[in-house]
Amino acid sequence: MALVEVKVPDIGDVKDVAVIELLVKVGDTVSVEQSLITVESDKASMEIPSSHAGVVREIKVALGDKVNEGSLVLLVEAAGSAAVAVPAAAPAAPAPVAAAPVAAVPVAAASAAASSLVEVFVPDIGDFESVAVIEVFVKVGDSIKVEQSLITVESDKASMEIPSSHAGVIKEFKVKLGDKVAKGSLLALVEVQGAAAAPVAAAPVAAAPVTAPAAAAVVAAPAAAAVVAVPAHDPSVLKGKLPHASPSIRRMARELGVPLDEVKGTGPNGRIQEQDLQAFVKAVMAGAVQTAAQKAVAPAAAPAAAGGAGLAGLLPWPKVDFEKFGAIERKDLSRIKKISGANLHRNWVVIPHVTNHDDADITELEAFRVQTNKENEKNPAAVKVTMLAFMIKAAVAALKKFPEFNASLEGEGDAQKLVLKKYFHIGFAADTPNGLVVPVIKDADKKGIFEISAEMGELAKKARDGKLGPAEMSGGCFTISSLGGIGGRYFTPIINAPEVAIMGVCKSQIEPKWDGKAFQPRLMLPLSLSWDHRVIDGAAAARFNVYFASLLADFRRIVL
Ligand code: CAO
Repeated sequence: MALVEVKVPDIGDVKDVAVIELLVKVGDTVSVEQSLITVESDKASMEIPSSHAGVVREIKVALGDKVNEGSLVLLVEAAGSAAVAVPAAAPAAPAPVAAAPVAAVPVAAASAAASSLVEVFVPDIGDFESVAVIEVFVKVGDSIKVEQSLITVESDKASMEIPSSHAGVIKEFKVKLGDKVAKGSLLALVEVQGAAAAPVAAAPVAAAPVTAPAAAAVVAAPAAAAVVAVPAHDPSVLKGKLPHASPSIRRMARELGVPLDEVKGTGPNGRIQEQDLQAFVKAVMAGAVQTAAQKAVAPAAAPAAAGGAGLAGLLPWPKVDFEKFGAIERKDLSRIKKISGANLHRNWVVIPHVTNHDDADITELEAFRVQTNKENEKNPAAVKVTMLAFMIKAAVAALKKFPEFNASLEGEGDAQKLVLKKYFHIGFAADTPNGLVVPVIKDADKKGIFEISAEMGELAKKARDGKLGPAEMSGGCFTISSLGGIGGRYFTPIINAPEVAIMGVCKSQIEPKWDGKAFQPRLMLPLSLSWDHRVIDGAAAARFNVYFASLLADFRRIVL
């Protein structure tokens, strides 16, 4: 074990940026590229990743500190060789803060007095090739100033505002929410007066390192305000002011459908922090406040009463004096239960779920699994092969055959898109003393049954010990929830948004199956596939189940 210094990597020309969030604490186990802190300059915020895996022993920065490339962030106790070889620490994608000139091309020749149209482009934003437009601040007809922010773009790790190179009136706006832009993308045609039409230099932007995602995407995310018949916040509504928040907070707000511009920030300069998001969501859930979208839908709804009344016209939650009926005890919900409960609630209410039930004949597969484990019994280093590992491989094969199951919905209304994933990260629900969590086996398509079994064992242990990091619970494409070790026949698993399907599995049992001549005892595994009817049709779901079951019935099919 050795202590290793983790420093701020090359963050481009950005100098003296303030630390606005500490994402880890002493004692945490961090992995390479895990985000440690968020820093923020005038125009961009970025997450600083770790160069080493290990246990955080000392944090050398505090909120509000100013840091630069090379500033010591923390000391990590790295195990063995990890301490020696410093991995290429999350390479920064630097972009000059004050150097990148904004390209601006007059469309018509400028004269001293006449107005003319100029094109406003995305300036040099560093190494980013294609970043998504997540906010649009202006619209056709707006008068804008030089350096006024036009849009916000966001990558995995950084969000940045793109300023205008010209003052004038917007005549055409060429991008919309969700579009991907890069250096040189045309943003707007601006009518400028006289000399103002000449190309203007140096409207700076800042960019940031792009590495692994930071926020826990699934059950570790905070509560959502999910209310029947209330549409999610409409981000296409143009807003005048950019809410002050870091990329992870913005991402979290987007995932939860929280209108960030309605959240009051309590951080320095009104910055929105995680607790502000949570407080907002709690207030909405309790009926204490309504989002603008809710007000628009139900202006006549009765004002909220204490105890959660008034949400979209639902009856108030029953208030019962339980003591009247007998002895009781009140217990706090665990943090995980509060968080996952709110997520499950949102997913259940927002996603039109349908569940198909089927059975897989796993007689031969179970015999093979038992035989494999028996053969390895004497090898202390051998990993116990689990049925769930086979199911994870079968899920990968089924996702490959039915790509719309490996997808997520993005955006809203006409701008809504289906994001089809080319990677295969499979989550599995793990029951822990504190509640349900969903660790994710990354790139399950590239791993064998032994490797998956071993990784599942490690992740399940970490889950039970409360040591799972956010990165280990994010990025999932599809989830398997297995109650097979416990019992039951079928159930209705709730989809783990933004995924679009989840496979629930119960306890296998020997059942009599007719083979055409006689009943044979077969080991049957009950399957319950819940799917998002906005994305998947019943026929596709039935086919998915049939194919999934056929793979478990004869695992050789997986290599066909
Ligand atoms: N049918 C019959 N037996 C099964 C089975 C199935 N479908 N799945 C597992 N088993 C058996 C295992 O073979 C094991 O038996 P042996 O010890 O004799 O080999 C035993 O049940 C215990 O298995 P397990 O549950 O410890 O291991 P697993 O790999 O099946 O699952 C994990 C691991 C982490 C998924 C599990 O421990 C867990 O937490 N399950 C609960 C998930 C949950 O709460 N889901 C509901 C979420 S609500 O949507």
